[in-house]
Amino acid sequence: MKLYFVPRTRSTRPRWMLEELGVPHELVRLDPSKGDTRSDEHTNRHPLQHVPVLETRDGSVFESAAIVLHLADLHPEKKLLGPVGSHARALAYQWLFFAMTELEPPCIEFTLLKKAGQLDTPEAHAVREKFSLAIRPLERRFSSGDYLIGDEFSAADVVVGAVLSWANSLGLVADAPNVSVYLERIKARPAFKRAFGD
Ligand SMILES: N[C@@H](CCC(=O)N[C@@H](CS)C(=O)NCC(=O)O)C(=O)O
Repeated sequence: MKLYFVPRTRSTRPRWMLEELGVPHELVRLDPSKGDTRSDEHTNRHPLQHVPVLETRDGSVFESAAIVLHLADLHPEKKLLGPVGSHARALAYQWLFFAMTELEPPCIEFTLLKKAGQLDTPEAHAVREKFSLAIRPLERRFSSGDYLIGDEFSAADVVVGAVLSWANSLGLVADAPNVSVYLERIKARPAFKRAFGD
């Protein structure tokens, strides 16, 4: 099993998952500045020339959250995803879709505004507001639980945790004390440190 990645990108999500699972894998680091992601070989793996891509003996898969789910499915013995049809599994779907459709878009918008030097603008203010509304279900969840689902760390924490870590690096996690404590909890995990270490 190979993971094609670029450090400090959405690749950290499946990298972190692989570290949590502790299963053998090969990491293939690509350098976009050298054109690695634009090669014909990589375009066959990912037509948008993005990372991450997971390659197994059955074929390749892109989209970070899908890869995290698939890795959990490949290793049910690690119990990072509830059984098919269980409520725990439904909650995993809920939080993963939530991360990708509610939490991530304001992070993307804010990153673009930051790159354009437009943080002191009404647009940036609106994005901050959008994120602080989006984070509310998490603030509520972490008022009564250490992790997203039940009492145990799961695949959902990998995806939501990685997006929150991105948001935090942008200064978006303000006035959310429960989320801040959760972030410290997950950042202390050895697997997180290994995945985010470069
Ligand atoms: N929705 C996709 C987004 C993938 C994506 O946009 N990846 C970025 C890095 S975070 C990328 O590959 N950009 C092109 C590049 O780095 O050359 C996912 O979650 O996997």
